[in-house]
Amino acid sequence: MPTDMRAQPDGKHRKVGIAVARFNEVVTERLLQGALLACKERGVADTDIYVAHVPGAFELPQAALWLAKTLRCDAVAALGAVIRGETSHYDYVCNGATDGVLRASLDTDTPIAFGVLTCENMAQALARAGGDAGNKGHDAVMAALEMADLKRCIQDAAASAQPPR
Ligand code: INI
Repeated sequence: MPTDMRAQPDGKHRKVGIAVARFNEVVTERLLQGALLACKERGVADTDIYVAHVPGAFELPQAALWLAKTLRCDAVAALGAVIRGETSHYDYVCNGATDGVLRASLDTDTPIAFGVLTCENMAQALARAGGDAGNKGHDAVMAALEMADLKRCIQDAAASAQPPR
């Protein structure tokens, strides 16, 4: 019979790191509130939540890596808002944040969820930060907690696996 592993975003006894960018703060503050709400809903203790503030989305991977590696958080959410302007700076910041968060996650073997909005304008960003399109900060914490639980499921499965014949 297959071993079906369906993880839950359970926050009990989990240490959660949240890295949040100040750039476009009107948006990122709402993402942070969504992320904190998700922690509360899933049972993360207040004393197990660490919020690291960084200047912009480009700095998120570094802070997320420190939260995962130095502070040993079980689950990390990286929150930011990149809004397209007149220059190609948008693309560089988006690519740096995307590649960096993925790399930090793989290098630290820790789930680091990508809660960075990449939008054409402020209205789109606000819609995804607690408006009509939900709150991506909330979603990011849920994804990171689910992945932390999946890691535990896989570790448990490995521990109870039959030794090779
Ligand atoms: N940072 C953001 O988080 N969002 C943006 O939209 C943005 N734009 O458009 O420039 C932005 N730039 C700053 C960048 O993230 C770094 O903080 C900066 O380049 C210093 O490294």
